[in-house]
Amino acid sequence: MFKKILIANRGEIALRIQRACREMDIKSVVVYSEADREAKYVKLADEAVCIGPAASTHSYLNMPAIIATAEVTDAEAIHPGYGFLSENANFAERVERSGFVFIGPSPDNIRTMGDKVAAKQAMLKAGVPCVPGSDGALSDDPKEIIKQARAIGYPVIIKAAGGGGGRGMRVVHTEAALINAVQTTRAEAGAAFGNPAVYMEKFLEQPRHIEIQILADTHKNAVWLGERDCSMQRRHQKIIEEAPAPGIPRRVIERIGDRCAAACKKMGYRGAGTFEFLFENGEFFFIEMNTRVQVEHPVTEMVTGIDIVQMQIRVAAGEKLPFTQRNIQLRGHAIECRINAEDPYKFTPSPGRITLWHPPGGPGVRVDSHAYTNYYVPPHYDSMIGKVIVHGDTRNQALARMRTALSETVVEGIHTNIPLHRELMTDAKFIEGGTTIHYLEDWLSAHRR
Ligand code: MV4
Repeated sequence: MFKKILIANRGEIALRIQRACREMDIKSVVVYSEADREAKYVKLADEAVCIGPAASTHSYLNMPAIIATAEVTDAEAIHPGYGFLSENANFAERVERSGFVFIGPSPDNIRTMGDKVAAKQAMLKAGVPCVPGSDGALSDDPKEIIKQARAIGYPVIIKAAGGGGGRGMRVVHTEAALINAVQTTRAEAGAAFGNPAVYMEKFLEQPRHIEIQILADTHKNAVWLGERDCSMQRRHQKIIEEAPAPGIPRRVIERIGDRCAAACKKMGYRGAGTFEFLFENGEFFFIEMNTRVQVEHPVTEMVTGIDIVQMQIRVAAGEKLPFTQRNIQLRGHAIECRINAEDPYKFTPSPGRITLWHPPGGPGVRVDSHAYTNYYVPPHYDSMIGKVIVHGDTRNQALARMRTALSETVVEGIHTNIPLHRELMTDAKFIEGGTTIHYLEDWLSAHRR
């Protein structure tokens, strides 16, 4: 096992990775920006190195500074967390070429999944069901594009191969609008991602966003750890996630989970990964794969009892997964609420000093946060300051625990989205379960104040 790991991230996930290291008796080095100097996890780290100013382009995205820090501190491996460099194949490559272990999949696998056309083709080959669409990237021939759209049937969606996470997409309802939409998306994609390739899919109108967590080692073992329902989102920012997904039969999940694990084996995938699906009318359709640990990984940890971050580290060190698919049991129900420093209804960021931080507790309650009383939320990064995660025997118990947890939580000095979470936890449709990706935005327009 590694003796020392460098954590190339900040905030709650830096603390989460540090906790895994401490439990495994691994020393941690954190890199931090000038804006994160006073963060508690920086003080708690075995070593901490300031690598640049607040702007992430000069700090958390500064590859030479991060790799140089690994060199001078004698770290053996680098954990990229989520966001920042976590899905940057060039970074993974540079880490490996510099003689360090990248805690994640191979640069090749990251690169394939970063190209959404290549990712879909890999999944189709591996037997993972995808959204019906164009066979690969669209050609330049308008006649050909029109033919493809007719075959798929309107509405269709044009997506950038280099996009993902909701960037670079356009819905097309009529043939009259098609060619213009393709041209515009192409131009935007070229400018934004340096790759003008676009592809076409049937546009699913009322899907849920369901994802499958997988873990794979370098000894040809791959398992799936159940699903998460991440449909409660606004502008591609998830705010509530839960496991399992309400109302989906276990046999349907098992079939798709087995396909995901098989695809990982076929790719020679290593580490943690997430297969993102749209779920509509009882069917799963693959859209993207994420090659990093995700914000919402705790709900899976709560229902499986498996420490996903520890597993990432263990398989990166070459260890075998300590369980097989048969050993994995899903128990109870978990819900996560992301706590953001923002206005709960206008969503404007609300950085500043937290004058009182009182997290919830009690049975089945977990809080992943780097915040504390007197912590200053810097304005330079994502507004998420922590996550409240609850576990219960049933979804109803988890809901009750989340209501209780949120009623105890006190954050003063900044605005947070806790009031929104409190309302959603008593919303009849959410309590019923199975709301689509559009639910929150529709709810917000109906509840405008
Ligand atoms: C779609 C779709 C409907 N049909 N693809 C948005 C994020 C990116 N990962 C894929 N996205 C979508 N792809 C087809 N064929 C609707 C979305 C979508 C969405 C997906 C997941 C979670 C939230 C979403 C919000 C708006 C649109």
